[in-house]
Amino acid sequence: MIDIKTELSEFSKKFNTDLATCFPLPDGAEKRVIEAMAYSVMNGGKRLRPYLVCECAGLFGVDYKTAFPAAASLEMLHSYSLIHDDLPAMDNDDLRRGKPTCHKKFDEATAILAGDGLLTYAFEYLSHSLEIAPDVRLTLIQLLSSAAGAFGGMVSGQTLDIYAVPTGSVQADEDIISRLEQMKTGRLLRYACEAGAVLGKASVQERQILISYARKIGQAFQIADDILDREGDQKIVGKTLHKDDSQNKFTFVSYYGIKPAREKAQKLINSAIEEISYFGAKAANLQNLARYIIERNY
Ligand code: GRG
Repeated sequence: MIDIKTELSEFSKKFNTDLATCFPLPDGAEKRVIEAMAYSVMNGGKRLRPYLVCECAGLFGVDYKTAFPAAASLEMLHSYSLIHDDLPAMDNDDLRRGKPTCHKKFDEATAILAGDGLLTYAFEYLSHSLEIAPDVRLTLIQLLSSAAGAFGGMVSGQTLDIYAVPTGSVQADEDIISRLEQMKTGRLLRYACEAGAVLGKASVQERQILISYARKIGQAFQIADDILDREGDQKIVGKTLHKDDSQNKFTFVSYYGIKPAREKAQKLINSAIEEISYFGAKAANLQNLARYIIERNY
């Protein structure tokens, strides 16, 4: 049995080679923004979201080549969100994936433009992907824009992340944390799995199972991320740590403490693994990925 780290690293090699071809450099001064986009996309992410797209699509027999445009456009959009999140006006970070953030490597204006460029290119690239039938492409574009946007999507989650403050009511605070996580981190992970279902023309029940699996691993992923912020090794994690405490961030970990957070993440992962077993042996990688999400050290 291939372990999930090897599996992910093999997937990443192939995916990175294909992704790099999406960024041809034009002549002229405008090539600076493409260089910044390529720098940020190609700088060593784990590629969890594209892997999820391809693995979920694979449950229904869809091959890598057909799933690639959905996977690549999602990674472009994810990279935009990281560039903008790192900007001084947001999280103000100098380090991402162990390397200088986009605005440190280039400058702030270029980083804003590179984020804008990746966000728009994600949709341009997906909309031109002839491997995918037009009706399926339109559904993917609708789902991706909704997952990324301001109406219950990632932009809303980021807004809560920056502006939400404790209310004093446990119930209301739990609700804020859960909505924040679902929108900021959860919606793109959910899209990754749902895109696989859409590409594979899954039944309503199959699609619901993948959405529920994604919701659970998404929440556990965010908890693991918050634990890493508190307990991780900065050299391995590759970004500045202890920011949640220094910026009084509203997270499950800061609210309840490490132990209950770890227990909650474990429960979510157990449940996700159980749920995805509906697909039998074909779901083994997705089960291993769920385990990896809370065991990872970066
Ligand atoms: C700027 C609209 C806007 C949104 C930013 C993604 C995000 C929202 C903020 C990043 C901060 C953060 C810690 C988010 C939660 C978890 C997360 C998305 C981590 C990064 O994803 P990984 O670990 O990153 O998959 P790699 O580098 O492996 O791709």
